[in-house]
Amino acid sequence: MPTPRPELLIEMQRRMWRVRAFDERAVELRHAREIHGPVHPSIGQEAACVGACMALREDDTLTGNHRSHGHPIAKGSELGPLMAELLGKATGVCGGMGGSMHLADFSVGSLGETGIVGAGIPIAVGAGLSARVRGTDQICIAFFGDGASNHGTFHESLNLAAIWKLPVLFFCENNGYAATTSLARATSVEDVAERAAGYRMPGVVVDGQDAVAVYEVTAEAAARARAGEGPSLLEAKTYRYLEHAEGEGIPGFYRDAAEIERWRQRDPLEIHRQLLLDRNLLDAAGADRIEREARAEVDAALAFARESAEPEPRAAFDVVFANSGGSGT
Ligand SMILES: Cc1ncc(C[n+]2csc(CCOP(=O)(O)OP(=O)(O)O)c2C)c(N)n1
Ligand SMILES: [Mg+2]
Repeated sequence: MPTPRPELLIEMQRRMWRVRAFDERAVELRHAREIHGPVHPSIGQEAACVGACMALREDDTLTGNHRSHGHPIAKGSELGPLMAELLGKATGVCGGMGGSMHLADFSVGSLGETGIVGAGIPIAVGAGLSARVRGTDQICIAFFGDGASNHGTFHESLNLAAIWKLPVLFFCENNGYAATTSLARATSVEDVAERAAGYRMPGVVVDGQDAVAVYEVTAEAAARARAGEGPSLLEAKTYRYLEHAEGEGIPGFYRDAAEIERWRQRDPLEIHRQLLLDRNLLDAAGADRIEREARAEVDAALAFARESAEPEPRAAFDVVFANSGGSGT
């Protein structure tokens, strides 16, 4: 199994802290109504997105879902343009026209996220086909939730990628719930990865709180896809610590406090911090510094976003009509 090098292990912690600090701030901004539209935080799920994205090559691509600030951050996005996008500013990655649920950052291969559950999965199959047609050995990873694995797009995508042996990784961030509906109530299998058997591809369950474990299974599946051996379905068992969407008044009746506490005991940032200390890659002061630096980066990103201008209203026409020439006609 490909094991990450020491400097990569440290970088993992840095990126996990960026994801957490970014989302903590996004939640505050949503509660303060400085962000317009729902915010779905990945707090608790950082090891899944960071472990997976860091096992990819820079020119590999990804698609996301509604809970996807973490994916471009994990792939190396600059935080300023991402935060500006959340605030609807012209300097945002999509010119302020996408917002929290529709980020795309082509500079790191993030092809886009979407508020339509399951809709990013076939786009990844298209990206895999594109890589094949263009003769590159890039791969595309599709991030989606357990709930999305009950949508038709998931099944159609796995089938097509399997028969054409496309270089696609299907990565399920299984946090046990689709909004307020538990996996047990809505899903025919215990492990989403079981569904891989129906499409004759490997199905792998991994501890989604362990960034190194996620990195290893992703790197193995990526090597397989790159070698032309086809797609894999990876399932990271994880948990979101906050609400499905913060600041929307969703009642928390569907999860009990003991369950949340159990998962909080397996905080991915604590697990990885311990690993860095145990291997003498960092001391406690060094580990604390990573957190402080990530928070400072997020502060700087927010200052950039706040100082940025709103998009011109007429700019909307540029992305709605082909050949509009920006005139809106
Ligand atoms: C096609 C479609 N159906 C329903 C919804 C409403 N919806 C938004 S998020 C969500 C739950 C998704 O759960 P999951 O895929 O497990 O992702 P998670 O939110 O847990 O990360 C639902 C049902 C939607 N946005 N799109
Ligand atoms: Mg879910």
